[in-house]
Amino acid sequence: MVLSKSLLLGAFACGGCLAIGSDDLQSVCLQSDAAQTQAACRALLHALPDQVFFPDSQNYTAESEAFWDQAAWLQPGCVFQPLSAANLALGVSELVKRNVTFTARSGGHMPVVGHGSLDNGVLVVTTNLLEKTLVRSPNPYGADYIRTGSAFRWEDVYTFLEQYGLATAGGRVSSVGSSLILGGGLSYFSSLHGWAANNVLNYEIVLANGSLVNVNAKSAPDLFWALKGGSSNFGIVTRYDLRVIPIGKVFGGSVTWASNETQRYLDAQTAFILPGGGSYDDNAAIMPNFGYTPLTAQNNSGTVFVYNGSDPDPAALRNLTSIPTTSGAVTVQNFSEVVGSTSGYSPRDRRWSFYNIAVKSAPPTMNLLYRHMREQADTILGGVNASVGAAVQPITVNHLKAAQNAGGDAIALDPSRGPFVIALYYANWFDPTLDPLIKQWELATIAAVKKDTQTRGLYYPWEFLNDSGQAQDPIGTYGYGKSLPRLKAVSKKYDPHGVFQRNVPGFKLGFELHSGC
Ligand SMILES: Cc1cc2nc3c(=O)[nH]c(=O)nc-3n(C[C@H](O)[C@H](O)[C@H](O)COP(=O)(O)OP(=O)(O)OC[C@H]3O[C@@H](n4cnc5c(N)ncnc54)[C@H](O)[C@@H]3O)c2cc1C
Ligand SMILES: *[C@@H]1O[C@H](CO)[C@@H](O)[C@H](O)[C@H]1NC(C)=O
Ligand SMILES: *[C@@H]1O[C@H](CO)[C@@H](O)[C@H](O)[C@H]1NC(C)=O
Ligand SMILES: *[C@@H]1O[C@H](CO)[C@@H](O)[C@H](O)[C@H]1NC(C)=O
Ligand SMILES: *[C@@H]1O[C@H](CO)[C@@H](O)[C@H](O)[C@H]1NC(C)=O
Ligand SMILES: *[C@@H]1O[C@H](CO)[C@@H](O)[C@H](O)[C@H]1NC(C)=O
Ligand SMILES: *[C@@H]1O[C@H](CO)[C@@H](O)[C@H](O)[C@H]1NC(C)=O
Ligand SMILES: *[C@@H]1O[C@H](CO)[C@@H](O)[C@H](O)[C@H]1NC(C)=O
Ligand SMILES: *[C@@H]1O[C@H](CO)[C@@H](O)[C@H](O)[C@H]1NC(C)=O
Ligand SMILES: *[C@@H]1O[C@H](CO)[C@@H](O)[C@H](O)[C@H]1NC(C)=O
Ligand SMILES: CC(=O)N[C@H]1CO[C@H](CO)[C@@H](O)[C@@H]1O
Repeated sequence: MVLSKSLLLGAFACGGCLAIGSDDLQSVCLQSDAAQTQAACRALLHALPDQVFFPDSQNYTAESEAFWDQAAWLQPGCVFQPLSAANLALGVSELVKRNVTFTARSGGHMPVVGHGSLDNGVLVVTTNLLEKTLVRSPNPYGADYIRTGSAFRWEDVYTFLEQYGLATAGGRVSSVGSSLILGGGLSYFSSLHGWAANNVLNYEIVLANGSLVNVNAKSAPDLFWALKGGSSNFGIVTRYDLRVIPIGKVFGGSVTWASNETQRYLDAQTAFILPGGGSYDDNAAIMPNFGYTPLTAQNNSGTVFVYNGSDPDPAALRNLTSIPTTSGAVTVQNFSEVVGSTSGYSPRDRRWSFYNIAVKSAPPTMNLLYRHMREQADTILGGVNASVGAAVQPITVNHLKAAQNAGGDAIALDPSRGPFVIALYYANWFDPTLDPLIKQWELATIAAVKKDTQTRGLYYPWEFLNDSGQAQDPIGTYGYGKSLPRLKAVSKKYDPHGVFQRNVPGFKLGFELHSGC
């Protein structure tokens, strides 16, 4: 069953949408009615005074520009900043009753324009949902956990938990927000604990009918499964209850390497992802990247390291830690300090783009990922003031086993297919007129890697939602295609009128819906 896809496409003309590769999904433009939105905003203001902001106010400007990617600064009709989860629920029922378009924003790091932000519709921000409570066992979930309102940034959670000697398997960059969990979420602890989503014990969420409910393995196992990867398709999460994990000191930090060492880095990561390499040690994690500046033909590379424990020279990381650095340091320190060292990873003064492709871990993997980035940049971006690169993120077999052991998720990857890497190709630039050229580079690079890896039998048929670009189809690749029908059935049950399919942008079930077009 194709959930009202043809209806949707009939309803929205996709005027300015770019044609994307043939096997990518339909990209649809979300049209909002400005007058209808204004009426809803006024009704909302009447019901919840001081929680609704219009374009002439400081709070409106601050909230509509609280996005990492400047291209995502759009013009919502108003900003709804509820003071509590109950108020958020009340507001959503008003928006649904009036059939307006809306979207939610938490950490604002979503780099697909018009998913976490929108023109003319209502921007719902979780800014005031700040609860943080540690709940010890015994409790109904049988484990210690943190209740945390969806406004959080990962650094806040780690700093809070550190006083108890605890952490959680969450984001790797300090300023990223809670919605990472809804796309799965890659953590420094994923080899032992799976996706961040595998550590959620309960979601407090506002559903399409405006009810505020707790979703867990007992209350609604189908929706609980769907939320583990299902993104913005089922409701607005107001609180996450996350399993916590003991942590002491870690060996870690962020470093950059000299450009004449880039090949040594590529070789060290090749060894790291192959059998017997450092990725087979569950305590070891890296968040590496290589980059390239087409204007000057200069390359660069660097990584963040985390090794759980106070070993000052873990063998699993030695091929990488022995590369001479040009900045940064790796030392035994608190986990929150390592995460704090990533603050430079997310400057908010430019435009950003993410696309990703997965490739099996094999001897040619790292070099081909680097080569295609560079070849396409030299061809398409010669003389252009932009930076491009890739974060090549190892996914281990033990990570996928941990995900299964924790009860599974909609992402549903099979450990027996072996380890792979997610190549997150990114670009950043300043000049908005370069947007189409950058997109051309992204799509050409992904296409070149896909063709090459398919020929070599190394293509891994899955896309990571959290690193996906517009018109990629992450949800369609879940369970290698098997999860989508089940997700559609869950949507039909909990959102029978398709509010989160029609009125809320994002990676939807069978298509992509964005504002700002
Ligand atoms: C610098 C950087 C580092 C990153 N590092 C990692 C990493 O280590 N691991 C990883 O897995 N990913 C990582 N990501 C990707 C990251 O997971 C996504 O960008 C994610 O969307 C960020 O969540 P957010 O709350 O900051 O985003 P937002 O932009 O607030 O939200 C993202 C999406 O979720 C929706 N949404 C927002 N709030 C809610 C809510 N309360 N309920 C339901 N839907 C909601 C939005 O509408 C939007 O579609 C990184 C991204 C960046 C830019
Ligand atoms: C505006 O936003 C700030 C910061 O989120 C908040 O403290 C303040 O209460 C908001 N103003 C109103 C009138 O709600
Ligand atoms: C509700 O809004 C959606 C999205 O704008 C639109 O497709 C749909 O036709 C509207 N439904 C009604 C009953 O007006
Ligand atoms: C490290 O964490 C401990 C608690 O585990 C805390 O007491 C200490 O202040 C932290 N140190 C730094 C530098 O953050
Ligand atoms: C770190 O290692 C300790 C000791 O082996 C273990 O108890 C703890 O669960 C690990 N923490 C994480 C976050 O994996
Ligand atoms: C890179 O350059 C530095 C300084 O010039 C030098 O010490 C180092 O050996 C070089 N590395 C390689 C791999 O050539
Ligand atoms: C990176 O650039 C240096 C020059 O600064 C060059 O010597 C080296 O070959 C380049 N490395 C790769 C992998 O392209
Ligand atoms: C280090 O590199 C060597 C040489 O490539 C490789 O044999 C070894 O497995 C690597 N070690 C780790 C822990 O990755
Ligand atoms: C690239 O653009 C940035 C921002 O406008 C500017 O600071 C920088 O000087 C530019 N670089 C070149 C080489 O023009
Ligand atoms: C809203 O939907 C949920 C899930 O389908 C259901 O349990 C609840 O009773 C509904 N609430 C109302 C007020 O209709
Ligand atoms: C960049 C990107 O695609 N981020 C995704 C990460 O997870 C959130 C929550 O599910 C998604 O909505 C984002 O699309």
